[in-house]
Amino acid sequence: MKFYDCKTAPSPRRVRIFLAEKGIELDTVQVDLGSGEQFSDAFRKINPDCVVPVLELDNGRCISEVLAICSYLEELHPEPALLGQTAEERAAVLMWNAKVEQQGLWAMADAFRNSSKALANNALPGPDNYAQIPELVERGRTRVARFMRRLDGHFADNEYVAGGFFSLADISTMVTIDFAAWVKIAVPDDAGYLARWYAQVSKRPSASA
Ligand SMILES: N[C@@H](CCC(=O)N[C@@H](CS)C(=O)NCC(=O)O)C(=O)O
Repeated sequence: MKFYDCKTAPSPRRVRIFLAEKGIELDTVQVDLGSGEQFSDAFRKINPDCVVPVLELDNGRCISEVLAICSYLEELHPEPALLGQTAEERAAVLMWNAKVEQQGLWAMADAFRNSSKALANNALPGPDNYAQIPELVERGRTRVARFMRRLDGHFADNEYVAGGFFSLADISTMVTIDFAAWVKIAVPDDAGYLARWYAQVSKRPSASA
């Protein structure tokens, strides 16, 4: 298997942390998103959607999308379970992972991609050009701040995102919080439950992946 990664991008980092938690090492190819390598003819053959991460299987089939890649890896390497162990746990992980993507990560991406000069004509990832919409910057920032507030309330009663166990939903949330810090949206000072959870997950060795 071969893993197409970009060291500086949040989506492939979710897979890197997942791999580190499971102790899986893969041949890794860095795709330089900064120079536009994702749009090259060679990479379009790997993923016509021009985004990372991608997992290339030994038979040549290419799997993109974080959740699809992680599900595949979980089937091959069930321990430690990162997508839940029972039907109820799996449902909780998938539910929270979707909420984190929709309310956190994509709101964050709106704020970042509609303000970055380097992405002026590339406000959405993918092969097609989209102009930036400046109004989405503030809306994205507001949504991320509100999402952090909701998470703070959630962690008053839950040790981890999906309940009492560490999962992909924690990985997705931690990557969102780190991405937010990078664009200067900090965890609010009085969000003590969120800060407790963040300190706990970010000291896991996988967090440096
Ligand atoms: N829904 C995709 C999102 C992948 C994605 O947006 N990847 C970004 C990096 S975080 C990318 O490759 N962007 C290329 C670009 O900006 O042109 C997933 O879950 O894998």
